[in-house]
Amino acid sequence: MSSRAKSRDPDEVTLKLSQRDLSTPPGMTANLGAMDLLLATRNQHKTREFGQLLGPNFTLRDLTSERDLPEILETGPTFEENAVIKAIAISKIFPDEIVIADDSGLEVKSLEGAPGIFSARYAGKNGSDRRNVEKLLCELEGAPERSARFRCVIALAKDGELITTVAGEVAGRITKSPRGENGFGYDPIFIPEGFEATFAQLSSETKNAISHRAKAVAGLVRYFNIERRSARK
Ligand code: ITT
Repeated sequence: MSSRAKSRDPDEVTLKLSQRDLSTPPGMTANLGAMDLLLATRNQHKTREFGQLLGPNFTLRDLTSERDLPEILETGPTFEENAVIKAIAISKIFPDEIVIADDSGLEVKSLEGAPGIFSARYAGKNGSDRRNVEKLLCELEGAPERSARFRCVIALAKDGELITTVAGEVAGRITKSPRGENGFGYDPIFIPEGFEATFAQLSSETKNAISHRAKAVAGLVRYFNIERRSARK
Protein backbone atom coordinates (compact mmCIF):
# COMPACT_ATOMS: atom_id res chain seq x y z
CA MET A 1 0.00 0.00 0.00
CA SER A 2 1.34 3.46 -0.82
CA SER A 3 2.39 6.06 1.72
CA ARG A 4 -0.58 8.12 0.56
CA ALA A 5 -3.00 5.33 1.44
CA LYS A 6 -1.08 4.47 4.62
CA SER A 7 -1.39 8.01 5.90
CA ARG A 8 -5.18 7.74 5.78
CA ASP A 9 -7.27 6.57 8.67
CA PRO A 10 -7.39 2.75 8.28
CA ASP A 11 -11.00 2.61 9.50
CA GLU A 12 -11.94 5.05 6.81
CA VAL A 13 -10.29 2.84 4.19
CA THR A 14 -12.11 -0.31 5.27
CA LEU A 15 -15.46 1.45 5.13
CA LYS A 16 -15.15 2.47 1.49
CA LEU A 17 -16.15 -0.86 0.01
CA SER A 18 -19.42 -2.23 1.25
CA GLN A 19 -19.97 -5.85 2.23
CA ARG A 20 -21.94 -6.20 -0.97
CA ASP A 21 -19.00 -4.95 -3.06
CA LEU A 22 -16.79 -7.57 -1.45
CA SER A 23 -19.29 -10.42 -1.62
CA THR A 24 -17.29 -12.49 -4.11
CA PRO A 25 -14.23 -14.01 -2.54
CA PRO A 26 -11.24 -13.55 -4.87
CA GLY A 27 -9.93 -17.10 -5.04
CA MET A 28 -13.31 -18.68 -5.85
CA THR A 29 -13.33 -20.55 -9.13
CA ALA A 30 -16.85 -19.92 -10.40
CA ASN A 31 -17.58 -16.44 -11.67
CA LEU A 32 -21.13 -16.43 -10.35
CA GLY A 33 -21.37 -13.10 -8.58
CA ALA A 34 -17.86 -12.07 -9.63
CA MET A 35 -16.75 -8.65 -8.41
CA ASP A 36 -17.49 -5.94 -10.99
CA LEU A 37 -14.67 -3.52 -11.70
CA LEU A 38 -14.62 -0.53 -14.01
CA LEU A 39 -11.16 -0.04 -15.50
CA ALA A 40 -10.64 3.67 -16.20
CA THR A 41 -8.89 3.26 -19.53
CA ARG A 42 -9.46 3.32 -23.25
CA ASN A 43 -6.23 1.38 -23.81
CA GLN A 44 -7.50 -2.04 -24.83
CA HIS A 45 -4.07 -3.62 -24.39
CA LYS A 46 -4.27 -2.74 -20.71
CA THR A 47 -7.80 -4.12 -20.51
CA ARG A 48 -6.71 -7.41 -22.06
CA GLU A 49 -3.84 -7.78 -19.60
CA PHE A 50 -6.06 -6.89 -16.62
CA GLY A 51 -8.59 -9.50 -17.78
CA GLN A 52 -5.87 -12.16 -17.98
CA LEU A 53 -4.34 -11.14 -14.64
CA LEU A 54 -7.56 -10.86 -12.64
CA GLY A 55 -9.17 -14.02 -13.99
CA PRO A 56 -12.77 -15.18 -13.65
CA ASN A 57 -13.45 -13.82 -10.17
CA PHE A 58 -13.71 -10.31 -11.58
CA THR A 59 -15.95 -8.90 -14.28
CA LEU A 60 -14.09 -6.14 -16.01
CA ARG A 61 -15.41 -3.32 -18.13
CA ASP A 62 -13.44 -0.42 -19.55
CA LEU A 63 -14.34 2.95 -21.03
CA THR A 64 -14.22 2.02 -24.72
CA SER A 65 -18.00 2.00 -25.10
CA GLU A 66 -18.48 5.20 -23.08
CA ARG A 67 -19.07 8.27 -25.22
CA ASP A 68 -19.03 11.91 -24.12
CA LEU A 69 -16.71 11.49 -21.18
CA PRO A 70 -14.76 14.64 -20.36
CA GLU A 71 -11.04 14.52 -21.11
CA ILE A 72 -9.11 13.65 -17.96
CA LEU A 73 -5.87 15.58 -17.88
CA GLU A 74 -3.04 13.59 -16.35
CA THR A 75 -1.35 16.59 -14.80
CA GLY A 76 0.33 14.87 -11.85
CA PRO A 77 4.12 14.61 -11.59
CA THR A 78 4.11 10.90 -10.70
CA PHE A 79 2.50 7.65 -11.85
CA GLU A 80 0.72 7.47 -8.53
CA GLU A 81 -0.82 10.92 -8.79
CA ASN A 82 -1.96 10.32 -12.35
CA ALA A 83 -3.50 6.96 -11.45
CA VAL A 84 -5.34 8.66 -8.59
CA ILE A 85 -6.53 11.52 -10.84
CA LYS A 86 -7.99 9.01 -13.34
CA ALA A 87 -9.59 6.76 -10.71
CA ILE A 88 -11.22 9.61 -8.79
CA ALA A 89 -12.47 11.42 -11.91
CA ILE A 90 -14.08 8.28 -13.34
CA SER A 91 -15.53 7.17 -10.00
CA LYS A 92 -17.26 10.54 -9.68
CA ILE A 93 -18.94 9.93 -13.03
CA PHE A 94 -19.85 6.30 -12.14
CA PRO A 95 -20.43 6.55 -8.37
CA ASP A 96 -21.88 3.05 -8.01
CA GLU A 97 -18.90 1.32 -9.56
CA ILE A 98 -15.63 0.16 -8.08
CA VAL A 99 -13.07 1.89 -10.28
CA ILE A 100 -9.47 0.98 -10.93
CA ALA A 101 -7.06 3.11 -12.96
CA ASP A 102 -3.60 2.14 -14.19
CA ASP A 103 -0.87 4.67 -14.80
CA SER A 104 2.26 3.09 -16.13
CA GLY A 105 5.32 3.62 -18.24
CA LEU A 106 8.97 3.01 -18.91
CA GLU A 107 11.85 4.70 -17.07
CA VAL A 108 15.27 4.62 -18.74
CA LYS A 109 18.23 5.15 -16.43
CA SER A 110 20.54 6.99 -18.84
CA LEU A 111 17.65 9.32 -19.82
CA GLU A 112 17.08 10.24 -16.17
CA GLY A 113 13.83 8.34 -16.01
CA ALA A 114 12.36 9.45 -19.35
CA PRO A 115 9.92 8.78 -20.91
CA GLY A 116 8.35 8.00 -17.48
CA ILE A 117 4.92 9.51 -17.00
CA PHE A 118 5.09 10.74 -20.61
CA SER A 119 5.50 7.22 -22.03
CA ALA A 120 2.18 7.22 -23.92
CA ARG A 121 2.89 10.59 -25.56
CA TYR A 122 6.71 10.51 -25.84
CA ALA A 123 6.68 11.17 -29.60
CA GLY A 124 3.85 13.72 -29.28
CA LYS A 125 0.17 13.78 -28.43
CA ASN A 126 -0.77 12.08 -31.68
CA GLY A 127 2.16 9.69 -31.64
CA SER A 128 1.95 5.92 -31.79
CA ASP A 129 3.67 2.97 -30.16
CA ARG A 130 5.94 2.70 -33.22
CA ARG A 131 6.93 6.37 -33.12
CA ASN A 132 7.53 6.24 -29.34
CA VAL A 133 9.82 3.23 -29.80
CA GLU A 134 11.68 4.92 -32.67
CA LYS A 135 12.22 8.06 -30.62
CA LEU A 136 13.52 6.11 -27.63
CA LEU A 137 15.93 4.07 -29.76
CA CYS A 138 17.14 7.29 -31.35
CA GLU A 139 17.77 8.88 -27.94
CA LEU A 140 19.71 5.80 -26.88
CA GLU A 141 21.74 5.42 -30.08
CA GLY A 142 25.25 4.27 -29.19
CA ALA A 143 24.52 4.34 -25.44
CA PRO A 144 26.18 1.43 -23.62
CA GLU A 145 24.03 1.96 -20.48
CA ARG A 146 20.58 0.67 -21.46
CA SER A 147 18.99 -0.35 -18.17
CA ALA A 148 15.34 0.53 -17.66
CA ARG A 149 12.29 -0.43 -15.69
CA PHE A 150 8.57 -0.57 -16.31
CA ARG A 151 6.43 0.82 -13.51
CA CYS A 152 2.71 0.54 -12.88
CA VAL A 153 0.52 2.14 -10.22
CA ILE A 154 -3.11 1.12 -9.84
CA ALA A 155 -5.49 3.39 -7.93
CA LEU A 156 -8.75 2.03 -6.54
CA ALA A 157 -11.62 4.46 -5.94
CA LYS A 158 -15.32 4.51 -5.24
CA ASP A 159 -17.74 7.43 -5.43
CA GLY A 160 -15.01 10.04 -5.85
CA GLU A 161 -12.90 8.76 -2.95
CA LEU A 162 -9.50 7.14 -3.19
CA ILE A 163 -9.42 3.78 -1.42
CA THR A 164 -5.85 2.65 -2.00
CA THR A 165 -3.01 2.46 -4.47
CA VAL A 166 -0.77 -0.48 -5.30
CA ALA A 167 2.37 -0.55 -7.42
CA GLY A 168 4.67 -2.89 -9.27
CA GLU A 169 7.83 -2.67 -11.33
CA VAL A 170 10.08 -4.87 -13.44
CA ALA A 171 13.70 -4.18 -14.27
CA GLY A 172 15.36 -4.88 -17.58
CA ARG A 173 17.22 -3.36 -20.50
CA ILE A 174 16.50 -1.71 -23.84
CA THR A 175 17.46 -3.49 -27.07
CA LYS A 176 19.07 -1.82 -30.09
CA SER A 177 16.13 -2.64 -32.35
CA PRO A 178 12.51 -3.84 -31.95
CA ARG A 179 11.93 -7.62 -31.68
CA GLY A 180 8.66 -9.55 -31.46
CA GLU A 181 5.00 -9.05 -32.21
CA ASN A 182 3.23 -9.60 -28.88
CA GLY A 183 2.15 -7.03 -26.32
CA PHE A 184 2.08 -3.29 -26.93
CA GLY A 185 3.89 -0.03 -26.29
CA TYR A 186 7.58 -0.50 -25.57
CA ASP A 187 7.36 -4.31 -25.28
CA PRO A 188 9.39 -4.92 -28.50
CA ILE A 189 12.46 -3.14 -27.06
CA PHE A 190 12.33 -4.24 -23.40
CA ILE A 191 14.16 -7.37 -22.19
CA PRO A 192 13.20 -8.21 -18.60
CA GLU A 193 16.03 -9.18 -16.24
CA GLY A 194 16.82 -12.90 -16.39
CA PHE A 195 15.63 -13.26 -20.02
CA GLU A 196 17.17 -12.83 -23.47
CA ALA A 197 13.85 -12.17 -25.26
CA THR A 198 11.80 -8.97 -25.31
CA PHE A 199 8.34 -8.77 -23.73
CA ALA A 200 7.02 -8.80 -27.31
CA GLN A 201 8.79 -12.12 -27.97
CA LEU A 202 7.69 -13.73 -24.72
CA SER A 203 4.22 -15.26 -24.38
CA SER A 204 1.52 -13.28 -22.58
CA GLU A 205 1.66 -15.95 -19.85
CA THR A 206 5.35 -15.22 -19.24
CA LYS A 207 4.87 -11.45 -19.34
CA ASN A 208 1.92 -11.80 -16.96
CA ALA A 209 4.04 -13.81 -14.51
CA ILE A 210 6.68 -11.10 -14.08
CA SER A 211 5.42 -7.74 -15.32
CA HIS A 212 5.02 -4.46 -13.46
CA ARG A 213 1.24 -4.75 -14.02
CA ALA A 214 1.16 -8.35 -12.73
CA LYS A 215 2.85 -7.25 -9.49
CA ALA A 216 0.49 -4.33 -9.02
CA VAL A 217 -2.55 -6.53 -9.72
CA ALA A 218 -1.27 -9.06 -7.16
CA GLY A 219 -1.21 -6.21 -4.63
CA LEU A 220 -4.76 -5.28 -5.57
CA VAL A 221 -6.03 -8.85 -5.10
CA ARG A 222 -4.21 -9.02 -1.74
CA TYR A 223 -5.98 -5.81 -0.74
CA PHE A 224 -9.41 -7.24 -1.68
CA ASN A 225 -8.69 -10.44 0.26
CA ILE A 226 -7.70 -8.51 3.40
CA GLU A 227 -10.79 -6.29 3.12
CA ARG A 228 -13.05 -9.26 2.58
CA ARG A 229 -11.68 -11.01 5.65
CA SER A 230 -12.14 -7.93 7.82
CA ALA A 231 -15.66 -7.35 6.41
CA ARG A 232 -16.62 -10.87 7.52
CA LYS A 233 -15.53 -10.32 11.14
P1 ITT B 1 -5.12 5.29 -20.25
O1 ITT B 1 -4.58 6.57 -19.66
O2 ITT B 1 -6.44 5.46 -20.98
O3 ITT B 1 -5.15 4.15 -19.28
P2 ITT B 1 -2.62 5.26 -21.74
O4 ITT B 1 -2.02 4.32 -22.74
O5 ITT B 1 -2.59 6.73 -22.09
O6 ITT B 1 -4.11 4.79 -21.42
P3 ITT B 1 -0.78 5.70 -19.55
O7 ITT B 1 -0.95 7.18 -19.51
O8 ITT B 1 -0.69 4.94 -18.27
O9 ITT B 1 -1.95 5.01 -20.35
O10 ITT B 1 0.53 5.40 -20.43
C1 ITT B 1 1.02 4.11 -20.45
C2 ITT B 1 2.05 3.97 -21.57
O11 ITT B 1 3.23 3.35 -21.06
C3 ITT B 1 1.52 3.04 -22.65
O12 ITT B 1 0.81 3.74 -23.64
C4 ITT B 1 2.80 2.40 -23.16
O13 ITT B 1 3.44 3.26 -24.07
C5 ITT B 1 3.66 2.32 -21.90
N1 ITT B 1 3.43 1.04 -21.20
C6 ITT B 1 2.80 0.84 -20.01
N2 ITT B 1 2.73 -0.47 -19.71
C7 ITT B 1 3.33 -1.11 -20.72
C8 ITT B 1 3.57 -2.46 -21.01
O14 ITT B 1 3.13 -3.43 -20.21
N3 ITT B 1 4.21 -2.76 -22.14
C9 ITT B 1 4.64 -1.81 -22.97
N4 ITT B 1 4.45 -0.51 -22.80
C10 ITT B 1 3.80 -0.14 -21.68
